[in-house]
Order: sequence, then C-alpha cells, then structure tokens
Amino acid sequence: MVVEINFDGIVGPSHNYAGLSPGNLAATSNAGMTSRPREAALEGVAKMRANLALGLTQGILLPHDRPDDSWLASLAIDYADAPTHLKAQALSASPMWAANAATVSPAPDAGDGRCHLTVANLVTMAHRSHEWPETLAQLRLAFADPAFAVHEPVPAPFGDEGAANHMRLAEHHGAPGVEVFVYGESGGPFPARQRRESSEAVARAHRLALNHTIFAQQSVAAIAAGAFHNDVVAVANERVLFAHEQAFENKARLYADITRIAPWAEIVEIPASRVSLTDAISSYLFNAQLVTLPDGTMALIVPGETRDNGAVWAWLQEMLAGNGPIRRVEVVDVRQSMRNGGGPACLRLRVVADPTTVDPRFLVDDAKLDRIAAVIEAHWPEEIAIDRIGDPALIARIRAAREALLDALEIVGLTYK
Ligand code: SUG
Repeated sequence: MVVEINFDGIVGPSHNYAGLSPGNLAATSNAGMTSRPREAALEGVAKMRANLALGLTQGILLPHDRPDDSWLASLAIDYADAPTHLKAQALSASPMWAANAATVSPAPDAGDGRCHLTVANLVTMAHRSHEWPETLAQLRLAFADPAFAVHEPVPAPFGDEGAANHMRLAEHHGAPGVEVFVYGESGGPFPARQRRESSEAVARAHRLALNHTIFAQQSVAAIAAGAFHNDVVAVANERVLFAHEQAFENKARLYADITRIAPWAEIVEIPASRVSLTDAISSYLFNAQLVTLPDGTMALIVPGETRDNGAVWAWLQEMLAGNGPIRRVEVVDVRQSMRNGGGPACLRLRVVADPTTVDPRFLVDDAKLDRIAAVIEAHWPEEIAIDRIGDPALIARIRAAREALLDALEIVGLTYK
C-alpha cells in the first residue's frame, strides 16, 4: 500500500555550531556555542518515536562520514592542515536536515509511473555543497527498487536545495498531485538558494505534467527576514497548504493557479497582523510536519519554540478551536537542531511509496530506534566546543561513532568515494 514515509536524518556525532549559513539567523546567532551531539541525536530519535506513536511510517537517513576527506582532497589539503573555516565546513553534520537531501515526486505525478528523487546539489553553502555524493549513495541503496528513479544533482551554478523548496498538493497521497516549486530571485542581504532553472530541470527529469506543475517565487521579504528555505514559511500536505501571508512574491497568482488546477485545495493562511514574519521565523511555526493520521485527520507537529511565542501559540489554539482541516497540534523538542536553523520539517524527507519497495534497513520501528539510541548513548560525543574541532581525538571519536551505527544497522556498501 502506498503511504507517506518520513525519512529523518539521524543527527551525526559531529553536530556543532560553527555559524556557517549566512541568512540562517539561528545558525549565525548561535555561532561559537558549545553543541551537544548526543542530546541532539536523541531528540531526533524521540521525534521519530512520536511519529510512530501517531501511526506514521518512519524511515532514516544516516549521518555522513565526517570530516569529509574526499572533499578536502579535492581542495588538495587534509584535515590537519586545513584552515579553521575549511575544517568546520568539512566537519558539519548538516546532512541531518534531510529535507535538503532531494526533491521527491511520487509515482502518480510522473509520466513513467515511477517515484523520482533528484539529489540536491546545495551549492550555495560550501559546507553543504559536498553532501550530495553520499546522499546519492544512500538514496541509491534505500531506493534501489525499480519503483524508484534516483537522479544525480542539477549542475552548478544552479542552486538546488531539494524538498525544502517543493510542496505537493493531492486529494490524497496516492492520487496524482500538483507540485509547487518555490525558487528565490533575491533575498535582500541574504542569498536566494533555490534557482528557478534548477526547479525546472527537476520537474523535467521527474516527467511531471507541466499543467500540474507550478513555479512560484519566494518573497524577497521572507528571505530577507531569515526564511532561507520556503519550508520556513509554508508547508503542504494532501489538500492543505499552510502558509504565511508573506511567503510568496506573487501570492495572488499562486493561489489562483492552485485554485484553478486543484479546486479541492484548502489554503490556511496566517496574516502578518496575527503572526509577523519575524515571529514565524523565530518560532519555526511553519517548519512543522503537517501529516495525515491513520483516521484521515491532519496533525501539525511543531517545535517547542512555538509554545514560547505568545502570538504563535494563541493562533494555534484558535485554529484548534475552529473548524479548519488541521485538528491536532503535537509539540516536539528538537532544540539542538533548532539552534542551527533546523526544525521538525527540516529533519525529514517525505517519500510517498509502498514501504515494501524500500530497503528495510532504512525503515524503523520502536525496537530499531532502541538499538539506534543505544549506539548514540554509547558513542556520540556529549559536547563539542567550537575551539576543539581540530582535536584528533575528537575526530577519531566522531568517525568511530558513525561506524558503530552503520555496523548496528548492517549497512555496508556506502561506496561513493
Ligand atoms: O542549510 N543549517 C542548515 C539548516 C537547514 C534547514 N533546512 C530546512 N529549512 N529544510 C542550513 O542553513 C548550519 C550549520 C552550521 O552553521 O554549522 C546549517 O547548515
């Protein structure tokens, strides 16, 4: 049976706060803080357990090998000799944000009836630009079944940030949908990471019907306010689009296109007069997982930071008291990831597929999460102070921790070098 599977990136043992992403206000303002990789990874596991408890199907993606020696070798340097900024870029645990791993078009949308995944190139940020080879290797392993087509990234210089800039509306997951690609042209002082050319290339590779595909510009104001990805100001699930009033540059045209192609769609918009862009971005209200529960109702899985913001929390309570399509709000604590600008939705990649076609090593139940948590408890560093990233003992520990996880999950053959 076709369902939506959430593949969460397990937070890697090198999780740290190096402030590498200009335009990501959480990451830049927490630069230099001491991180807690073990706590971060366990928060991620707890989020997955909560999803399982809701009756959702859960998968995982694995931390990448860090520091990335192959990338450093392509820069003709090794870790010990690399200057500090290259060390930090080679060491980042950024693959945890699985929403940036790939763009996914489920089989009912594709002309050839396969589920297509295009690995994101992430070229705008140096520390993320070297994720794609291992992401590609993992996706080729997890989705080796002929039901899937896994594509290499769009070439530079066309930035592509994957599912974080892509939304899908459908009457239900298994029905043909409308895919909305959100690109940026300008972002005030900050870079627009998603190029329209990339979105169009992905749509062509996925064999989408052009009359069911929309390309919309993210608002300049949203990027300038710190929404470096569309999924910081909007999220869609089945027939519902949940968005901030200022998410899109030409909202009227986008909403008219959606209504024309998908008359069954419901748009739940929060006006700026109720929740400002600043509050939406600092609380990560829209970086929620909007999911359909087994009984057919929808729940919004929000980060704990939404509770700390009066305007946001009041709006959520009002929404629940009303008669809208989102009937339940679940709060999860992913504070360690949040401090780097990654909320509940950043941590997961959604794939609509039959779970029996996915490599079972990438799917989890509670028992497997227990095994994963045990490896994290035993091997993940408790903390990383930013001035220790050159310490060879720390680096050895980070590598051994990932190896222990791969061993526990019996994953071999991640050959990408
Ligand atoms: O690309 N943070 C990530 C956060 C990604 C969030 N993803 C989505 N919105 N889907 C980024 O900016 C910070 C890492 C550091 O600074 O060390 C970082 O890469």
